[in-house]
Amino acid sequence: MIKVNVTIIGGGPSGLLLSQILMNAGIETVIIEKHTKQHVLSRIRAGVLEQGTVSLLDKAGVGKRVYEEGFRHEGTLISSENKSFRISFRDTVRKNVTIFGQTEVTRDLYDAQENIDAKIIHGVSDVQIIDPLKNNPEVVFYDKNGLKKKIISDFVVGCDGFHGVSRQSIPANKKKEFERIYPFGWLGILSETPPVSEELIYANTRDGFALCSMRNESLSRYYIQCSLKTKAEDYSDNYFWQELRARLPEQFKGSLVTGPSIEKSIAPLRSFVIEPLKYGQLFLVGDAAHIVPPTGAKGLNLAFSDVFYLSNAFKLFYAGKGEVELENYSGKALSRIWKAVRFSWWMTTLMHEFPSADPFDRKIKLSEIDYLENSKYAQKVFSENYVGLPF
Ligand code: RFL
Ligand code: PHB
Repeated sequence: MIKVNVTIIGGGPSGLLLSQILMNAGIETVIIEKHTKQHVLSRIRAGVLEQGTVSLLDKAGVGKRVYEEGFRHEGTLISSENKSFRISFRDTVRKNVTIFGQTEVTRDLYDAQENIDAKIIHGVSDVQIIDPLKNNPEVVFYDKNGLKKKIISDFVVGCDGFHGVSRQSIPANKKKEFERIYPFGWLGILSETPPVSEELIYANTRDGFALCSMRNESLSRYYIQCSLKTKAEDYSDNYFWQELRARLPEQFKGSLVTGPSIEKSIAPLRSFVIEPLKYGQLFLVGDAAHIVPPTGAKGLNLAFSDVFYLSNAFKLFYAGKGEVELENYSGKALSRIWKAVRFSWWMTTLMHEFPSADPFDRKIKLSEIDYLENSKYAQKVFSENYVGLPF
């Protein structure tokens, strides 16, 4: 049997950062993770970090590489019908974002956790949270050798992503779920080629959305809107490059460097929120509690803002300041979450082609992008949301 202050289910970015911040404050944690570290590190996901995320990592002692190796972007390109314009984050809201892959953030978090001898148990299965309403709830699971284990703690935090067990441990009549499924996915590739543009390009054409992103000077990350009825294997690299080129702004088509994909996958697009984020001694954080479509680059950033609110509440609790902030966690986090859900939904709707769209919808879309190009107010609203609302 293990006894700690806080049990964290899930060793993805949210679980690792929460554990790091709590341990830095002298609060004991244990993380139980379903997969191996290699598996967690092999997931290619987010690439854009908000300024608030970067400073949170820095305060947790894991900001060095983000500062040294991340690319500061002061704007982004938006393209419609192969013509692009730039929105400057610096001119509109005096902020920037940092391009630094989720894989690298996770690697730094693992290193930091290992340096302070964090307890991280990999390869767990059949995780169960026994009665979260009880003080000192138990978490039982099987370890990688098939042995049954038990953890007793003051609190349990579900950082186990969208398919985890934590959310399922809240009875149906104690939670409300809100969901929107989009009728398309993203086909993404990683290729060892120089990025086509110094800044990200979000593009819309009649044939659908495309995104040009990057990990470094010689590693590009590209996405195109695709049908959900297909699999990544259905698409050849040639087809991908051809479709991507067709959706790019005119001036970038000639400079696109193509090459073999080193990763290719399809991600479905979904908006999802559960309310509330607390049930007894159980708290939900990150993708376990909410999903946004990746168009606004918000998922990881939102997960980290949850960690910010919850870690502050735990610090106050363990400093003897009571449970008020723990009670407030759900409300505070949800208020910021819904704003990011709204922005991600808006940007997804604006930049993708919906199978049900008619010529009226198309005209509205084009006119909205035109408005975004020509209104300094619209650009300010875009930037304020894209760089991340304050915590
Ligand atoms: P994760 O990363 O899913 O980690 C959850 C961890 O829990 C483990 N787990 C369990 N452990 C124990 N017991 C169980 N029963 C368990 N069930 C699951 C899992 O193995 C895993 O290790 O959730 P977390 O930590 O909340 O992090 C969330 C982020 O990963 C996610 O929001 C982002 O990747 C979303 N996202 C983006 N976010 C951004 O902020 N900026 C971006 O540019 C961005 N781009 C993206 C994205 C997500 C994408 N996909 C694949 C949906 C681009 C894409 C294509
Ligand atoms: C990425 O680099 O993977 C990325 C960038 C911006 C997004 C989504 C994903 O909006």
